[in-house]
Amino acid sequence: MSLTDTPSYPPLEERPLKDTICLFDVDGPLTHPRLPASPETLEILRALRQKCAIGFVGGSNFSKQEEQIGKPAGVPVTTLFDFCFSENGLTAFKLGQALPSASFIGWLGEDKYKELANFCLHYIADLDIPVKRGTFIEFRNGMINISPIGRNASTDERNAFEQYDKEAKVREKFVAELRQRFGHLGLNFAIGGQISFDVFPIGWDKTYCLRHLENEAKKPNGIAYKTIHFFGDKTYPGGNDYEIFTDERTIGHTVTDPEDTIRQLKELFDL
Ligand code: M1P
Repeated sequence: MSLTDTPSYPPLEERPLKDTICLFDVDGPLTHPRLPASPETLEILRALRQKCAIGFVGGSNFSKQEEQIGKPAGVPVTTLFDFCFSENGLTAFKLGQALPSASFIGWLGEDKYKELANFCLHYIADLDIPVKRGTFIEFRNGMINISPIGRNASTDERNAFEQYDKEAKVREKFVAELRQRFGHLGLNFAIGGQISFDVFPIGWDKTYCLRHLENEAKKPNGIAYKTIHFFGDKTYPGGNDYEIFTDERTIGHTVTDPEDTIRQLKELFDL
């Protein structure tokens, strides 16, 4: 089968493991950071989807997942997964249909947001780091993403910043300061990728997506997912996969990269 052929899948209720779902973080488990998914990854997802439900749960916004997974497959990303959870599930789709979403600005309010954004922009302006690019705050539906180097950094620049940050701990210090000043607002600060960190209300971490699955069970003839596997790379305390990885509703798997995910899926599901 070529990458652009559209395979067919049994309806969710007819899959052999119908009350099982596998959820994948995107950067790390399915793709190398910010890069496209490989044909091998797309192939294993297709094979797995014949057996059980599959979904992704990424911190990034939907357009990034479209670019990293949908584009290399040559089809919309919503056709490749049963459930798509962008921004931790604040933007969500089931079989291509949008599920209810929630808004960060609606939750926080303009005034508090302005205070937070102003503080961050001043803080970044005063940072003496080797390279600065553009888009220091990315405003998303369910969160904001803050990057000291800026989201316009190239792949080489982001790799260099990641290395630099391991020693300089720019993000760790920034987050510690934000926790002190803005922690009372009920905000969580999560370092998930290479150059940035996410800011969202406490509880709007990746466990947020589980409420969509719980809602499925309440629908007429809906499926109650009893076995929820989660595959993530930042599963340690402070990592943005930690909460869902340790949640009692999931079975957590730590993976190092897409090749490791493929290896573990083959073993677990006999693919
Ligand atoms: O999915 C992990 C993170 O990926 C990106 O992080 P960075 O650009 O720092 O590598 C961001 O989209 C971030 O929101 C997300 O949590």
